[in-house]
Amino acid sequence: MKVVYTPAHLGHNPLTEIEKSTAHSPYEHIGRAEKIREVLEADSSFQFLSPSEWGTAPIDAVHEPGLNRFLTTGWADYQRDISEAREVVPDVFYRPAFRREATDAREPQSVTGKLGWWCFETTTPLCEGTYTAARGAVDTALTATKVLLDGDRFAYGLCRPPGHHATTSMYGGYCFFNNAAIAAHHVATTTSSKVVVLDVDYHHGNGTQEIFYDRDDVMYVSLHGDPTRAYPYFTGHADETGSGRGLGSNVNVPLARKTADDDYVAALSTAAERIAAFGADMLIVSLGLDTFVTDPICDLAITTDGFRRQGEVVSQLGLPTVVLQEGGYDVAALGDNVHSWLMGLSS
Ligand code: SP5
Ligand code: ZN
Repeated sequence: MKVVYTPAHLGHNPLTEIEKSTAHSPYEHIGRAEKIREVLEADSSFQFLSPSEWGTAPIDAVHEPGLNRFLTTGWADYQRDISEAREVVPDVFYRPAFRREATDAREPQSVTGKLGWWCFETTTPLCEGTYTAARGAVDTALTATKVLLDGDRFAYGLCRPPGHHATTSMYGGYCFFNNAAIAAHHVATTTSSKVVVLDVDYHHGNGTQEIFYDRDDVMYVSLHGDPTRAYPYFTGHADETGSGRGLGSNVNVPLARKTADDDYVAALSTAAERIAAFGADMLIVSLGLDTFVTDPICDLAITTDGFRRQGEVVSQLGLPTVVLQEGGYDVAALGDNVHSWLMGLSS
């Protein structure tokens, strides 16, 4: 199986994450991707390749173009206009309830205002190399997807930073651009085919859901911690089923605390029936390993062998499948867990 990786991710290296009313070292750090790279490199059945450069057009086709524009210069603008902060987070957030006016709200001119306009929470700082890293993750996703369009059945994109929390017009949740959504949109529009994004990250992929909510060419299927207790709290309920033409092509499966392998595999098998019925030409997996039993920020109970079983269930769909890295924060086990999932897929 081909693996797409770029060291560009090393530029996104924040020292702090503001979460639970404290500043602590980030859960989402460079060691995650490096651990995965080390474990996959040690297995000669994986061939590494570097991403090619895709430019900004595939990003602007999914995200409001102002998001890319802001992220391109946001960190440097802050250095110039506000302070020489190593990493930059908002201190005010735009919320629609600010306004009752009939005219559209507009992007503020000040950097502080822009931060609160484009970002939705405090755990996703901008560093000097964040933009280059985020572009590298998009290129990684698109290059891995191209491996499938060129005829391979499987590919893995070692995306970092992850993507599934980024919506059309907001970044957050450790995500800047929605790598999986950009890849799905690219395939659906350039090959006029049907694509499913299957999201097995612990957290609901609010961004991917939002981007495809009213579309019938891309189905979104997610298994995740129930938003009644789990981040991102505002999305991920089972009654969010899509709108307009997209009605029925959004599938949320909220899971109880401590859900373990057997129950997870049963839920995934049921979700797989929905995917099979959709009639997709390609499957994109948003792979999070933060459902792991000892993940430091989540509460499910999946084992390393459980990840292999997940890959097996997905493999049985018989679809060309590109797997894109999302979350997973037990770094000691992260490489083995990715490896196990990909072994289940390709065995
Ligand atoms: C890509 C991805 O996995 N993003 C996840 C972002 C989650 N950030 C906030 C997590 C809040 C966790 N609450 C911790 C509870 C610990 N018992
Ligand atoms: Zn996650």
